[in-house]
Amino acid sequence: MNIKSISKFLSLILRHSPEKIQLTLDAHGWADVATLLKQCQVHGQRLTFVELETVVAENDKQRFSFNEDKTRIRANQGHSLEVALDLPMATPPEFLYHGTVPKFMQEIRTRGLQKMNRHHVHLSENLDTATSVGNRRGAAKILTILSGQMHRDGIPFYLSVNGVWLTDEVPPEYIQ
Ligand code: HQG
Repeated sequence: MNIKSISKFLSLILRHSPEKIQLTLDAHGWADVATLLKQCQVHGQRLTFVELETVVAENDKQRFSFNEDKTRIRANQGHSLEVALDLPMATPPEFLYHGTVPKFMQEIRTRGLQKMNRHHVHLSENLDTATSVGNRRGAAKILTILSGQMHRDGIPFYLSVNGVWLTDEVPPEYIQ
């Protein structure tokens, strides 16, 4: 398997469907590395510890982390499963960006940005990242989020270890 396909497979297992390989995550989203490797093998996805280390180190978005002694692994964000990531609250920059596509705009104008299937709404610090997030679904439409004002109004923000800004929702009045 190459790095990208391992990363896609791990995203599926560690964010959404660990049961696909009969794996369980703890309440904080951690999987036991030895069990993960074994269950991958059982289910025909041969994966070595060295490959896992390479993916954690070189993944383009730093999607995964090990614990200190590399006996456990979890996804840094993006879950649909209910896990407690215990992310620190953080003060966002004055503006953040969200890349979406035109067909969602009418609903976003009415309901604001909602977390949909994930735990949080995902926001980016730079336009390039927001553009590539939006381009996954078509021609990106970039929204500027008044994150500084949201924060001053008491809405909490969290920063994932891979630099994604997360919040529960963005009401329409904070979308420019
Ligand atoms: C849209 C990937 C209608 C929202 C990316 C988005 C990112 C609404 C979609 C990360 C809406 C949800 C997250 C509303 C939001 N009505 N549509 N009220 N509110 N939407 O995938 O932000 O590769 O859950 O605009 O790169 O696209 O997985 O969120 O289009 O970092 O690591 O509903 O996922 O990272 O889609 O992407 P998603 P996202 P990974």
